[in-house]
Order: sequence, then C-alpha cells, then structure tokens
Amino acid sequence: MVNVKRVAVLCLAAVGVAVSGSDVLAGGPMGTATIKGKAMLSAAKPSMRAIDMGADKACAAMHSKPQYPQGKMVFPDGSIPYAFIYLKDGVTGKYDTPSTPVEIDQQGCMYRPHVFGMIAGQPLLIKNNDDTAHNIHALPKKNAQFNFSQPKKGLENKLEGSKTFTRPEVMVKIKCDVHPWMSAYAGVLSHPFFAVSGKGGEWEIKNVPAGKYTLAIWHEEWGTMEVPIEVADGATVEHTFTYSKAAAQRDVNVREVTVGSGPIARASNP
Ligand SMILES: [Cu+2]
Repeated sequence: MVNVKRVAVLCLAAVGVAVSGSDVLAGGPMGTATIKGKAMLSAAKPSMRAIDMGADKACAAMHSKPQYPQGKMVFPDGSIPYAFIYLKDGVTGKYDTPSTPVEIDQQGCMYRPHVFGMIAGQPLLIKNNDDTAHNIHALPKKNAQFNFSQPKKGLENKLEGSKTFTRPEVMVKIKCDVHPWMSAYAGVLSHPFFAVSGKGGEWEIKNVPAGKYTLAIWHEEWGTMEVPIEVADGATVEHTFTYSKAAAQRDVNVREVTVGSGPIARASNP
C-alpha cells in the first residue's frame, strides 16, 4: 500500500529532509535492514555565484535574497545535499508501480524538489506555482522526451501511462527552456530503495531485504561512485561516500572503505 501522506513528504522534500523511497513506496518484498550514511566532499568547494534571474523580472521579484545553484551547495562541514543514493544491482523483488504521483513544483523559478526518485511508470505531477511562464523539458536517454509549457500560475499537468518515465534511468534531467538556471533530476528505478541526501549530507534507505547489493551514488556536480554492500535482516550498515577531486571528474567506479555497524552487517571491498 502506498502511504499518501508520506509520498507528499517525499515530493516536498527540500534541503534538510533526507528522503527514503523505501519509507514511502511499498508494494513488493520489503525487508528489515537499513543502509544509511552521508555524502561528503573532500575536494575544494565550487565557487558559488548567485543566480542571475534578471532575464525574467517576475522571477527576480519573487526573491528578497540571492538564490544559488542547488547542485553546488556544500555545507560548512563538507557535507552535500541533493545526492541520489540507490541500490544499483542486487534487488530481485518485483515492485508495484505506485498510482500516487511524484510532484514537481515550480516555485520562485526553481524546481522543488531539485532531485527526486521515483518508480518507473509512476505518474508525475508537474505544477506551476509562479506568476510567470515555464517550459518543462525532459531530456531522458532511455525514456520518451516531453516538452510543454505552463504559461500561468496554477496550471498543472499529470503525466501518466506512456507519458511518464516508464523505464529505469539514473538520472533524467528536466530543464526549463525559458529560465536556463532551472534544472531538476529524476532517478527512475524499478524498486523503492533510494534516498536523496539532505542537511548534513545524510541519507537513509530503509526496509531493505537481506542480501548483497551494489550501492551507488550520483551527484550532478561530483559524479558517481559505487560500493558492494551486504546486509542481514535487522542490520544497519553505514557508508560515507566521499567525493575527492579525482572522483569528481566524471563517472568513476570508486570502491571505498565502509563501516558496518549492524550485528552481522558488513560491507566489503571485493
Ligand atoms: Cu522556467
């Protein structure tokens, strides 16, 4: 059963709320293990320049403070939000497609949430909360593109069936052709074992069935990493993904040290 209230939490998640897909999207074999950790950056922080919204005065007027690119955010302790963490390999169960949509809102000429996960085939509800025109343009590689405008506040489009993302794809970029600073990323999976890092870079994937997996991370600025991981029933395994400069160049396959904290939980390098 999909818990509607918790799905709303998933959709509205901003920085500060670590989001776990397996906490909200059931409908298949669920277990009792937890995989959690942090997303960190040990390399130099990227330079942060406020977004220039001057091209659309309506957008600029919506903010009293400077807005910064979400993908470049780094907290003072080096932790990073908006990383997508998921089980890349090893999930064997079949999971239902939730009928409750994932929501993306256009608010203050930014997408909220900026990064989110969903199950392939799950409806996508796209809303315009702004007094200006937006264009929603998805740029998938394995799924069908969509590209339409929402010229007024209050408009919404529900994409479902063949109109939503029907195939697993990590990640799908969504952008606005009117406001070049606007982007969002969807991690489309066949299962609910994903999370998005929040404040403190923290993330948590709950209800994982016992087994061996490949745990992977994606971040728009810093690239991808993965690590083999094994969990037992009831165990909690912790893993910190740390992006160094070398790992940040492009897609890489970095196997990192993992700390196991469950009774017989462990994660090992092969
Ligand atoms: Cu826009």
